Amino acid sequence: MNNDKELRKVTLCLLVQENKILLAMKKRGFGIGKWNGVGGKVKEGETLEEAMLRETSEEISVVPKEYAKSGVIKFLFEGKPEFDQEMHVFVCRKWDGEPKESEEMSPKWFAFDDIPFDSMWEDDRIWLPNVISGKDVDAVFVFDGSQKLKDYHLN
Ligand code: 6OG
Repeated sequence: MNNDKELRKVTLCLLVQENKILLAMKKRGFGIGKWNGVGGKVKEGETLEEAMLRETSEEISVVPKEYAKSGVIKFLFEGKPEFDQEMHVFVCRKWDGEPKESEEMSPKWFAFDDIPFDSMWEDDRIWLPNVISGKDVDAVFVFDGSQKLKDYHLN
């Protein structure tokens, strides 16, 4: 597993309240048709935190107020190095505003025991339960050319 390459940075914000998590249906682009947290690419000159705040307000009209970094996940795509990315995960427990649909994402609350893993990226069922229960994640996931999970390593 080539783990040393400098990867494009992206963020993911997970809103969590009591025993529920907010996921959003990706309506276009990479990961279309999947439920996921909210996030996207870190722009030139932006910190990870600034990118997470911007993406969350652009995509679901929510401004995170209390949040913590919950780890980092590298995604490598065989034969598609342009998809490779390093995702910085934040869990947010307090925010301003009500989650609202945008052109990119449609948000919905799910109970922790009703997370739609079959309609999510395959890596999520491996790391998301840990993050929800307060543990940090540090992992590498390798996908094949058809975006099927092929290999992974939890550090
Ligand atoms: P844009 O390219 O639309 O941002 N992302 C992933 N999230 C999960 N849970 N699993 C994956 O497995 C992912 N690959 C990418 C990072 C894409 C958003 O999707 C996340 C970003 O939040 C492969 O700007």
